[in-house]
Amino acid sequence: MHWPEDVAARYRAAGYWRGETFGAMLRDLAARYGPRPALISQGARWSYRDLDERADRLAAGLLGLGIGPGDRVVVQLPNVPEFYQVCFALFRLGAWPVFALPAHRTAEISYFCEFTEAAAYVCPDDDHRAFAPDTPALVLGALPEADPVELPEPDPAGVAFLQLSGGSTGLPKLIPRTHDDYIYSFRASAEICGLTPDSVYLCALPAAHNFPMSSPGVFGTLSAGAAAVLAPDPSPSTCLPLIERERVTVTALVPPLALVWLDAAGAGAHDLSSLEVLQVGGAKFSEEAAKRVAPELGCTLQQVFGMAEGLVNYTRLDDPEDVIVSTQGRPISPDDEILIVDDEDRESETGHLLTRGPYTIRGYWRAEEHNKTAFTADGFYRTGDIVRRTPTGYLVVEGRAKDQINRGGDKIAAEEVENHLLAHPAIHDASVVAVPDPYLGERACAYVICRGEAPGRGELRAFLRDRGIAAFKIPDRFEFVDAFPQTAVGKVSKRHLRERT
Ligand code: OOB
Repeated sequence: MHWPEDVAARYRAAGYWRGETFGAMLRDLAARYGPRPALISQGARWSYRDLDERADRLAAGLLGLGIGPGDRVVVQLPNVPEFYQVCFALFRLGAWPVFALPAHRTAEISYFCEFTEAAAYVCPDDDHRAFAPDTPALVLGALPEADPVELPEPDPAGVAFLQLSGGSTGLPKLIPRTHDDYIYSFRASAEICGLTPDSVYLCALPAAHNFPMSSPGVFGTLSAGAAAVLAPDPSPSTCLPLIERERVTVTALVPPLALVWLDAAGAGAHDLSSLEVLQVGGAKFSEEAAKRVAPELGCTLQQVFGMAEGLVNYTRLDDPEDVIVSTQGRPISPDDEILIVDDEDRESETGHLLTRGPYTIRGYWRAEEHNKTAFTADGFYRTGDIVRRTPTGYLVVEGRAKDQINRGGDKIAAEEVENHLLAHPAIHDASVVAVPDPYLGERACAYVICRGEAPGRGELRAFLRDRGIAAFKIPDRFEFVDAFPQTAVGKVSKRHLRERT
């Protein structure tokens, strides 16, 4: 699962991996920036010292419940300061947060709890308990705290947490990130994004997603001694007043939100003059929309092409305008290795993106079979993205080879939804594909072959909702067909299905 020892030694010698844990990092930040604001939300302002002390108290409380090194704890919280308190408390214990998204429901949460054999489930309210009835729930507002205790320092080369993969298979894969590799990725990101202790980062996207967590996200913001403002939702009506009030300097959005913000900012009702950088990523940002950002928002656009498995690319703040609007950036690290190959793994101008480096995983957690195809024999991760590289080393995302729908940054594994549809007694076969959408980039369309009479579309939606899957995974469209187009070898041709729409 981890990097070979000689490679790890190279990453340490290069100074990427510093042997520092999250817990030690926060202790050091509290010593340096103690009274300065770390986390700002609607109702609260936590200084670095507050966060450090609260993490200690919660760690002690969790220890009292028997949670310790290597235990998994599923964490599903909204954008509140307690999210980071829980993270740092678990990091200090050496227990592993498993990051669920607020949109997840019974199907996802119960799977994470069972698959990881979770010791606890941290959730926002009592209603959520039902998502994982067999796992002890810890509810926001009643988190256990106790007087701080001395704790042994976890191994910085060991796993710090499990992040979720966007996925293309039946069940989501879990991504083991270490203290060493993750801290490197967000420290380097903070530098690329020009963060200083005077920066103010607005976390508008769900805090548990890799983008607002570490690119540079809230962790990168904290590592720079800056302040992070937590928005309860990413709408312009919530966020634009926050930008004005807190003098936000940088924030991160997915493309559909960037479009809504552009339109809302045009009304001119809010003073956005503090905003220096708008990051856009998670899905392809069209060049036409990209060109609007600087003139209409008065800030620099930064395109971000990243993945929870590791590799993150950024356009640089001082790149020429044409590079910023027409590429998805270049890797963080000089030691990020990039290969672009055709279907036979031969180097190619445009093709499959493979990558290896100091913060890209070498394998998913407990997924030995899947790892054989998701990684090459020499440890490159097959991203499933189709890219081209410009002569100056910038990547342009041209498409996708993985069986996934990218619904405005929300990732849907086609097979996962197909399996739920196949559980319906009237459905003989199902195939879920992406269809283009001017606002979300893509939406999901389910092609369905029925046994006898077709159920209503509303019934199918209700059926999937009752199966307990996140709402964003429920197909936007259902098409009933008699047969699926086939490839030469007799598999369903999703390319032909996509072309039908
Ligand atoms: C981010 O992470 P994930 O794990 O939710 O999704 C990764 C996938 C990539 O493999 C690619 O297919 C797509 O999302 N993607 C983009 C993109 N950024 C991500 N496709 C086109 N253009 C872009 N700019 O989405 C993520 C993680 C860290 C930082 C930013 C995004």
